[in-house]
Amino acid sequence: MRRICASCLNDPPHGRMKPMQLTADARTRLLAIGWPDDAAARATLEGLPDGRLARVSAQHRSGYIVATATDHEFPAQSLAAWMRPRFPAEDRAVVGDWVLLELGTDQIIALLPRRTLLKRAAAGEAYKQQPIAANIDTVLVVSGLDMDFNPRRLERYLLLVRTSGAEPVLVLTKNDLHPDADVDALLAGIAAQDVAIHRVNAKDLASVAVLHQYLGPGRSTVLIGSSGAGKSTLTNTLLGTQKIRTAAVREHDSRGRHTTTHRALIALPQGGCLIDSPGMRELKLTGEESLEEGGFEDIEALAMQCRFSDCRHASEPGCAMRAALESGALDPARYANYRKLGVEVATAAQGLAAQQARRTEAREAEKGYKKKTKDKYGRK
Ligand SMILES: Nc1nc2c(ncn2[C@@H]2O[C@H](COP(=O)(O)OP(=O)(O)O)[C@@H](O)[C@H]2O)c(=O)[nH]1
Ligand SMILES: [Mg+2]
Ligand SMILES: [Zn+2]
Repeated sequence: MRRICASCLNDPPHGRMKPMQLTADARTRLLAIGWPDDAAARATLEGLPDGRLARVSAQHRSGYIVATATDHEFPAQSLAAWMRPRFPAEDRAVVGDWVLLELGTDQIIALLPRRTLLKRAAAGEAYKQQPIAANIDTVLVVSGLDMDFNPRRLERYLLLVRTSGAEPVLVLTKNDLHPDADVDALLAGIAAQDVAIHRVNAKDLASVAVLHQYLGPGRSTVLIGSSGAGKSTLTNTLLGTQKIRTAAVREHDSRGRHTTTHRALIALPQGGCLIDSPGMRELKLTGEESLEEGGFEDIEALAMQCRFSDCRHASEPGCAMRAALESGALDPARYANYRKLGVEVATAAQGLAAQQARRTEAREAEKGYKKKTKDKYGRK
């Protein structure tokens, strides 16, 4: 059996292999589960050997559930390398990833390059990244126009979503209950960062039709937001008469035990899919976020206007930040959140750097060990 290294896909040395072919039929079925089928996607296929394209819809300890069509999901075997304990979690397939299966078997032989990757840091002391979902085009950030409304939490979401490469769209639910909620001023800072904002009644078909522009064949969308915001309601309304499959599915793993698997790929009647991952509630920053690109461009631009390039915006003369705060041009709560998130990113970045140093050290140690054994027993 021929195995391909996942990392060689960017420069594939697959000289004599028969290239990947998609039949018109397969293309239609894959579009329905979010295959983008654009020039970039087609170029990726040209570098692949022949095989079956599938999308990861769930993962569990012993392998993956993949889909090749809306109504065709089955277990697939992990690449052997992914099972190694030290293999970085972010390099294994996650929900939303496209993988290549060996023809005639259900063995994964390659992970396709990702367009976007939504990830977070794991809760707890040791720094660890957790990929959440791959190849997401749009993230609908859902928030109710009720007591729960919190622009600071939305800013945190935007920072993570923008870093992932996906487009964030703000969906304000419960507009039917709170039609007079005046949030424009509270959201002005966010709206100025090119984030589309829609007010909807998540229970109403006509009201949520405004979101159809982000859905459709070849597109993948994720809903994030706190509990009670209206994610399930919105999903059900978008699905129309079809029922959401949120119930956990019990199945046997390789040891014969029952494991709980969450099916995350939900095909939409208008084509494309929603990806529903339980990992999107608590979003701890990874340290790779950029405040400048993550929805705080306005504040970063202000900092550039301070007289001193290393201005701490405390008592330095010629501080544009303080001037904007004093004139009311900059919302102090938004500024405070910017500072807070900045500290969080910096702290997480230290954890990330330490992890990378540990990995380099482990690799070097391994190399040293291999060299020693080679010297002792001679070259093969
Ligand atoms: N009237 C109204 N109720 C809503 C709306 N969105 C959500 N709800 C209600 O809010 C509650 C929580 O919604 P749910 O979809 O379960 O939130 P989730 O935790 O984000 O999945 C449910 O009782 C919904 O019926 C809306 O736009 N209008
Ligand atoms: Mg829900
Ligand atoms: Zn300043």
